[in-house]
Amino acid sequence: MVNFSLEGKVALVTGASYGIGFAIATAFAEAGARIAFNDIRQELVDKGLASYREKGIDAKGYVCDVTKEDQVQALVAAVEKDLGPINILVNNAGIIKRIPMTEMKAEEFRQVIDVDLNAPFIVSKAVIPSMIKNGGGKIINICSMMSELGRETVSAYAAAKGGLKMLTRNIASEYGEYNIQCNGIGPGYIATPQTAPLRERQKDGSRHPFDAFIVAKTPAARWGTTDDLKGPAVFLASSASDFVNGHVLYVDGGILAYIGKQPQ
Ligand code: NAP
Ligand code: GCO
Repeated sequence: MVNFSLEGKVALVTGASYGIGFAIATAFAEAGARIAFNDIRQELVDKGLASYREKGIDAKGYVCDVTKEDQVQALVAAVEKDLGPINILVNNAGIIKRIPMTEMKAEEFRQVIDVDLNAPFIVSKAVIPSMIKNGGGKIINICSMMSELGRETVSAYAAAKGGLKMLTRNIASEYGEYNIQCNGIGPGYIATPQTAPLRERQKDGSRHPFDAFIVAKTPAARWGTTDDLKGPAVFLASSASDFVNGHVLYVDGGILAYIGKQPQ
């Protein structure tokens, strides 16, 4: 029988007080995993812990800025002390800055690259040695439509997520022989705080133009929800995907397959 269980596994999901990371961690817990998550600020970690407790999940929360290598090494050591070796890592923490490229400061570009690309490198590098020692593991990088497509104002984010797709393939290439599978999930447009500005009602009560645009570009004719990501994440975290490596699984309602609805 195909095994989607995560019983006995320890999962670290970065930036998982809420949003996509929280949903993925919740799905992992429902599949039997022990959950560790981090956020930048204690009050967010506390908020996350309360949310997990509401779902009956005894998660462990840690304050850690994933761009800081010393904090990440301390995070991994603390998780391994509290829960045991990390079997599953989800590099979920991420930011976006929507600024026209010619108006974006170099420092703003660097900040996005730091969180969305450098941090997955730092956290994966901190976790891989113990995965090797323990006979293998699963790394899931949260990529994006912008791993494949560009659009106005998201140059830094697209560069980071495009790089994250290739980091995913390189970790798969370099560590596949140690039974480490590294894959990506490419969510489409998902209703979370990160995309809230793209969905907010206009002053006249009408829908945000981008909201209507995305629904027209999506064959499923809707925004995704964080629940849509749960099954794909459990699949990539479980032994059901042991021969899937270096793949980015797009969970996008079909956006990447579709030229878009003809304007009426
Ligand atoms: P979100 O609601 O903005 O949550 C992002 C999380 O990452 C927050 O908990 C945030 O904590 C945390 N974070 C940011 N910088 C961090 C750092 N330096 N160290 C530790 N934690 C940090 O975003 P989301 O929509 O859930 O997205 C999660 C991931 O999915 C991101 O990588 C995003 O790029 C990706 N994604 C999102 C969509 C979408 O449509 N929503 C689609 C494709 C991909 P704070 O609150 O403290 O900042
Ligand atoms: C944007 C959105 C997207 C989504 C996601 C799509 O401004 O275009 O924020 O980038 O967050 O990454 O997959």
